[in-house]
Amino acid sequence: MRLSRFFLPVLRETPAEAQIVSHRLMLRAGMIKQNAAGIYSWLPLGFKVLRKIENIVHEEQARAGHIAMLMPTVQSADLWRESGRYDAYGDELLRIRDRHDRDMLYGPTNEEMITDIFRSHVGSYKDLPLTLYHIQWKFRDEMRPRFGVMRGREFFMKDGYNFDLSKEDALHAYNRHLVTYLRTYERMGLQAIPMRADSGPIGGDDTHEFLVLAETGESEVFYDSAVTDLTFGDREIDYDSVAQCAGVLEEFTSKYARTDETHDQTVFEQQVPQERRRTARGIEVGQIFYFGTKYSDAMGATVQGPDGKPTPVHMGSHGIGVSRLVGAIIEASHDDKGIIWPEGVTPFHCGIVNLKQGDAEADAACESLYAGLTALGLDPLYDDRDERAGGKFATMDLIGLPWRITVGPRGLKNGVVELTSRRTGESEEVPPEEAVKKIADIYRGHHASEHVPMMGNRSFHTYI
Ligand code: 5CA
Repeated sequence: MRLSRFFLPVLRETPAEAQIVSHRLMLRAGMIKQNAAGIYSWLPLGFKVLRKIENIVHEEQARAGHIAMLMPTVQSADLWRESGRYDAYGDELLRIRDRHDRDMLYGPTNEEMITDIFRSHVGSYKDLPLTLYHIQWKFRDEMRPRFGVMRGREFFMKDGYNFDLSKEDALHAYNRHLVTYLRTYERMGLQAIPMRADSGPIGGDDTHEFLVLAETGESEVFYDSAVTDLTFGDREIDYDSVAQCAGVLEEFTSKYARTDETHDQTVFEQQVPQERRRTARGIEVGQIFYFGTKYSDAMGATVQGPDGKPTPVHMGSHGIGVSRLVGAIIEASHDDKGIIWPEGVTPFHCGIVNLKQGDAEADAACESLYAGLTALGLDPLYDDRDERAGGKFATMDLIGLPWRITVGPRGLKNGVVELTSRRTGESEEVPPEEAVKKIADIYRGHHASEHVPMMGNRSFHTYI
């Protein structure tokens, strides 16, 4: 993309209404525009990041054997009356009336709808296990929408639902989701810590929240510092294996890590040596639930069991805050100049800055870099505007592309361009072809198509 043709409405001033850094940077970098309290348009730069995150979620769900679908945003109130949640959900539920005076609602989550789909089409235990999910807009009429996309009223969420014959099978689905989520967050450059939590209006006893540590997080958390040493890494997981999923879950959840709702100071002090006890703030980027037969009992979702008798299915639901993640990643990765995107979610793979637009040699070198990168399936942003170098650097730093290639007449005389890391600020002078090769090598590990196992033969894949 050429910056002169892109739509990137960056702001010079720091918007006064934004209280936290990610909100400020998303507004300044032209990623979002507020349309009403807690309701945002995703401008092109923000939309690209949102899509990258969405794609990582889809790929990791596919790897775990979960099946994608799409349910509507508007739901019938009748379904919610069946589960009893139409009244129980309270003021967060946006109730709507259609022209026939029928009660509708804008879905805050989809347990009822998926249970209805299940009971209409699945009749036998032979069709289990089944995990269906979608990534769709949700609405919760939050009392205090704030912090930009972090606590919106309309937000983008992945929600998945497992249907199993027994509690044992459903707990395997729970463990599998936990493992899948760890890998998902890690691919976005985040360390998310699973913490035992409270189930709120979704219900059930077993639930973990995934928290990213950040000063501006809304939750207070307590944990053993040993948990932050754990990484998922490149390990191969057989998601069908009950033992493997349980093993990873045990590894990541055996150490003390809890949100304030479930924190127990006595247990904390008993289990964790003083030098490892930490209190911090965290952003909740996902939550998984096992709630047994709560919805299947209420809504009559049964299958014929092996003994021929109707058996209520065991269920869980699992959510990832896709739009919240954009803010969470920025909270975890920025400096005083702007955003620093992790390679896995960056809106463009690199920037090309032409220091002397209009200079025949500089223009030709930039065009050739642009063509070379694009031919390899990469997506560069070429700042081809007729602007001062300082302004171009400031824009690149603000929007946070991890790599920048700077092209100027002086370097070209020596046959080199400058390759700069946004994260470290370190630069090296290399011939243009080598800059292309280096960037290609960096991204080779960050692109997995849905059908290519990430750990094997990685191939480039352009998503937008
Ligand atoms: N049905 C379950 C699992 S799908 C559910 O709704 N879980 S949830 O309430 O925990 O939401 C899932 C995730 O959505 C949260 O972990 C959080 O990351 C995100 N989320 C929840 N509310 C908001 C909001 N108001 N703005 C942005 N993201 C939100």
